Amino acid sequence: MSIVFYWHPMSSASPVASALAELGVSHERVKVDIRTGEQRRPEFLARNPNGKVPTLTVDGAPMFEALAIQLWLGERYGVERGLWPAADAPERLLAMSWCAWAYVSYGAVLSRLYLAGHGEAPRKDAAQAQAAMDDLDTLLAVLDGHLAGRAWVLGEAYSLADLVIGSVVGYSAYLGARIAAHPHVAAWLGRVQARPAMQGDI
Ligand SMILES: N[C@@H](CCC(=O)N[C@@H](CS)C(=O)NCC(=O)O)C(=O)O
Repeated sequence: MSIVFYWHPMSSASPVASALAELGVSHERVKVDIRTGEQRRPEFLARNPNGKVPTLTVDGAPMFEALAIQLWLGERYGVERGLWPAADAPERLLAMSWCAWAYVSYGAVLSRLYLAGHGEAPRKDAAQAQAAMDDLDTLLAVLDGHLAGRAWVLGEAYSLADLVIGSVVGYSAYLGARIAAHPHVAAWLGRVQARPAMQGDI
C-alpha cells in the first residue's frame, strides 16, 4: 500500500504525523507550505478541495480531515499492532466515542476559544474567551471522571485513542485550557505527551 502524507509542521497534520510514527506505517511525507499558499495549488486542491493539511493519498486515492485519517489508520494498521480495538470489541465503541468527543464536542469549544482569545478583531472578545474556557472546564471534568481509576482512555493499555484525544487536549493546553485543575487529565496528558511518537518533527 502506497501512502503519501501531505503535512505542515505544528499544524492539524501533527496528530496524523504522530499516529503514523506510533503505528510504524511506512509512507512518503510531502511538506505543503501553508504559509506561502502551496495548499491552494490546483494539484493539491484536486486531492483536498478544502486546501488544508493533513491530506493523505492511499494508492493514489485521497483522504482528508485529521479525525477521519486517524480512525482509518487505527482500523487499517492499529488492530494488527494492538493499538486499536477490533471492530466487535466493546472498547471499539469507547474509542470511536471519545475520539469524536475530542474532535467534535471539545473541538467546537476549542475553536471558540481560539477565535475569541487568539483571533483577530472583531472575533477577539475577552468575555467570549472566558465563556469558552469555562465550557472547556466542564468538558475536561467529564474526561477527568472517565480517567479516574484508568491509566488510559480504553483502560489498562495505551491506544491510538489516547494519541487522538491527547493531541486535541494538548493543543487546548497550549491555548490556555486549565488542565492542571483536572488531575487525572493532567497526569494522563503527561503520559501521552511523553510517547516518542509525540516528539520530533511532527
Ligand atoms: N478540520 C480540519 C482542519 C485542517 C486545517 O485547518 N488545517 C490548517 C492547518 S492547522 C490548514 O491547512 N490551513 C491552510 C489554509 O486554511 O489555507 C482537519 O482536522 O483536518
